[in-house]
Amino acid sequence: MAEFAWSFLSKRALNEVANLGDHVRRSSRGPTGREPVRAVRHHRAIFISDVHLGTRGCKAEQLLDFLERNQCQTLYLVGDIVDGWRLKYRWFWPAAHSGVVHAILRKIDSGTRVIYVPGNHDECFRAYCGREVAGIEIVREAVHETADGRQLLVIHGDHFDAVIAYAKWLAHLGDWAYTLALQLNEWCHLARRALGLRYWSLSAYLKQKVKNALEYICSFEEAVARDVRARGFDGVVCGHIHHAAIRTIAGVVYHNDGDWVESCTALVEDARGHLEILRWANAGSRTLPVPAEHAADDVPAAVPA
Ligand SMILES: [Mn+2]
Repeated sequence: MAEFAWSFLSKRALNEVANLGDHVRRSSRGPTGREPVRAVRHHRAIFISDVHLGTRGCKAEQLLDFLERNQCQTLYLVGDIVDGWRLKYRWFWPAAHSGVVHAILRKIDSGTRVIYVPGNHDECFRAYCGREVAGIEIVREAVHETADGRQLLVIHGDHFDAVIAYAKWLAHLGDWAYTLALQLNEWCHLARRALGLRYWSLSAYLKQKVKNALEYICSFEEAVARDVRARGFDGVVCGHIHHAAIRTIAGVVYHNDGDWVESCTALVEDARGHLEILRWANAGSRTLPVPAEHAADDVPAAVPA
């Protein structure tokens, strides 16, 4: 399955990438044909996730613009970058989606270290964890050390879905049940895949079921923070629920880098180790991004994936 998915994705995607340089150069040129003056920001690290390349919802043009105007030493791709599940049923791959892949590869050529933590929608790449593909380091999870020496665990976050499903019971049953729930989520998913069943997202189901979406988001944030604290980290960077946030929960700092389906958000670290969320709102115009400090109180309409 993994080999099939990889060859399927890589052959078609890389073929299109090969013809892409011209497209990207053309699209970044001003009406006079000269390169426009572009303000480029430099960061120590950039974290992005939930791009969902291969779906109509993906805001690839905005992401391309963001990648061209933001440089970094290390770029973390925090899962659900490509939507392998959707592509398996219907091929959808416009030039801008190849443009994103190309922009990432160009960053590698110019010296950026790129670390890819696959999520549930691009889990076909999990078979390659521990390997380097086209200069991209693929890992199950990563540890990022900030400029001020804090250890942040970098994960996608999908394996916390089961914890949220049974949050009320688990609170009574204790740590062993919590660990079991994490494991069950993994087994359930593997079994469905082995049986050839269509992909089913527990998180999407939960969000539909839970009347108050905010309750779902809080449960996810707390479940992640609790696990990260138990493992001795200072904080976490994750994605998955399409809701960017920076907040301190139970003594650890929870960072969620948001998504590129609806909110167009990224998490960036400066040279002193300060992290902030960038909301790449007005990509078509030349306005600067609005820093979105801490969590937005609005609940996103997008279903977490
Ligand atoms: Mn996900």
